[in-house]
Amino acid sequence: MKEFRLVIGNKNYSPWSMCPWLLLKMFDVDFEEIPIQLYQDNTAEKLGPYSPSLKVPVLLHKEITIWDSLAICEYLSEQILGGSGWPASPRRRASARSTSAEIHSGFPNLKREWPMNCKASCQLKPADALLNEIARIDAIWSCCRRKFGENGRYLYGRFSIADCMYAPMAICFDAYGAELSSEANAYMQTLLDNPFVQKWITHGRREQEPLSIAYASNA
Ligand SMILES: N[C@@H](CCC(=O)N[C@@H](CS)C(=O)NCC(=O)O)C(=O)O
Repeated sequence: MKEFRLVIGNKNYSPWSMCPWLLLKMFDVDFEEIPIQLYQDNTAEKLGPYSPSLKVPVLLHKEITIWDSLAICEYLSEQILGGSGWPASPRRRASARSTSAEIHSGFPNLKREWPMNCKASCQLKPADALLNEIARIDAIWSCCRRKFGENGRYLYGRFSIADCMYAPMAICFDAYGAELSSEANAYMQTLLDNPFVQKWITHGRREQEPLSIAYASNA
């Protein structure tokens, strides 16, 4: 059994599973994936032994269980990455923690109306509330890139947990045709070009479970 085991949902429509998965991949940590098919009659039964919240993702490390995407990323950064999951400077780290927490806890319209679906490719005209949320993400991306991005192509220059938290949004924006500023669009493209993001999308597209928007909109 591997030291790190990550319980994840369907790659096609589990955005939060993607965040720690991407961190583990980017930092070359060996881990076992435990995939659980979400939104089935027996999903809760299958998640029960692993997940106190009956949600994914869950990280199993020795006898420790960590659930919730951002908590897992924090744990990995602290325990095995020597803190390097976050930018090094206090100012950047504070901003990266804030922007990560913001996407994690907010944006209800985006999560409900544009659920992640690696197979989707269409133009969905956003209502005003969703437009405001897209504009806020555009502002975060553009501002961080301008202020902090000089040492690389990611939100804070080099890759960090903040990029893990926004990678699923890049998939959603691409799938549903979000109109972004050129700076935000370039950052979205950086995320979409990441080889592990590509891998996740490819696996998601191969999954055969029928997509139910009613289910996916709870993700
Ligand atoms: N805030 C949690 C959200 C976890 C979450 O909602 N996961 C979804 C999949 S992305 C899930 O497990 N849904 C199953 C369900 O709601 O039954 C996190 O970031 O880990």
